[in-house]
Amino acid sequence: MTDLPILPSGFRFGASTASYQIEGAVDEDGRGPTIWDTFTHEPGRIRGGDTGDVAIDHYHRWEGDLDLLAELGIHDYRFSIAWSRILPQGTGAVEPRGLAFYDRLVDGLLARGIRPVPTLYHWDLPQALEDRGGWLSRDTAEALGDYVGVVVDRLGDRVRDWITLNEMSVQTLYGYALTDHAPGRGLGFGALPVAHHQLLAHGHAVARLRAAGAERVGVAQQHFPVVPASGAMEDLVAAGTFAAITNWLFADPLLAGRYPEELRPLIPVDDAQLAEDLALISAPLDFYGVNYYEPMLVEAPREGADYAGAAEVDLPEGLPFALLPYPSEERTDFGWAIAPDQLTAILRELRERYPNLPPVVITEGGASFHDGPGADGAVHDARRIAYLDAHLRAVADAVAAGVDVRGYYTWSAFDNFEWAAGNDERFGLVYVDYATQERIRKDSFAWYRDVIAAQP
Ligand code: IFM
Repeated sequence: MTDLPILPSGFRFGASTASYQIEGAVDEDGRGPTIWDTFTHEPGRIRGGDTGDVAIDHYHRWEGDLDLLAELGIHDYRFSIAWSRILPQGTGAVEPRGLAFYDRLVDGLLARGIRPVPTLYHWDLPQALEDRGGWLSRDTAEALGDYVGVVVDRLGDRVRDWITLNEMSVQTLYGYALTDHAPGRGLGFGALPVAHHQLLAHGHAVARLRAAGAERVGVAQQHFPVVPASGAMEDLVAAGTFAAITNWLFADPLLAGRYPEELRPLIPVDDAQLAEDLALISAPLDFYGVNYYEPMLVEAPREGADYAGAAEVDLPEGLPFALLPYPSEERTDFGWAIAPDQLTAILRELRERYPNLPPVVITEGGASFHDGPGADGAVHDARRIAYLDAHLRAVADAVAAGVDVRGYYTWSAFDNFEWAAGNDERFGLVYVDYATQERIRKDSFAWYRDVIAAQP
């Protein structure tokens, strides 16, 4: 066998997906509309006009998809549950056909020897709740708690591992502060209540899961390591502010029971309420999920500089920080910097910042490369293999440096609908032909299977 990355014994290998990105069947079995259904149907929002209406049709093809996962040999499968399949209006009447779908999925995974790790909320907010204020309303946090209660009542006898919310930072910033993701509000700093309400929703979810006897409860957070463009004081300050907004605004309340001081004034509750909320938000977790893709290079905005197109997110003018392209030798086909050393760096930073950091699971890691079937019909995605190899070794480096990392879930099991970028960005180990829904195992599929099989 060639030289494959080896992780400590008991390390869990997995793969991740999310409901709106794979399921399709948006009008079936009583599913209610979500903010992503609305957003994708607004002209100009999504590259190429793609939607998740059909996606990879997993709702109908789930059995074959689970067979592929079994062949891959993963220990854990992280998928997400669509709130509006369970409660089409976000609150109120429960849709039994929605619950039955996830029931079958969980049983199908267990029958194949794969541990189900559902995420309870991966961005697909029921539109009915958005119409009542969405994440700007505190009621949405409580509604999420009630929805989680319904799900855990039904699946809690078989599901042991739960993830509350996925990447609160991305939905807050891209969906409410900017306009790149649903619901596309563009509120700038006015989006800060969204952060608090999502954190509160997480707190309610943890309480419900604990009350139902859940064994392992965690959260999945995107972490961008933030690198200052120079050692000059103004760049250090700019990088610190950017890191506070993207990383610490979420991780500090979860892991240290406080907000970064400079952002506290933007959180819409008085001190007494805040203390109560933070106690709920910072309830101990069994694992902390880190989604890692790339670092961000940040500087203090220079007079007259034009930052448009410099990084993949264009920020509005007037902010106290600017994004630059991170200087990596290689980039993914999505244009993202490839920097595995920064995965080690952010893991070490988390351990240093939070004395109570629970064991970490890398709940997402992967890359979009556009490789498709060649003349031989196969998909030779050598760059994805190199990417995953380097990032698994970066995790091993973090473990050697004393960070307790227990698992790595690749994003993604299958090519899928990549939000604002539509269907062109392909993150899967399995290629999906969107016209025919044919699945083709990429070379990285066999490689990942071999890596899992080679572990002690
Ligand atoms: O596709 C997304 C996923 O839904 C959340 N994390 C990042 C992935 C790649 O952009």
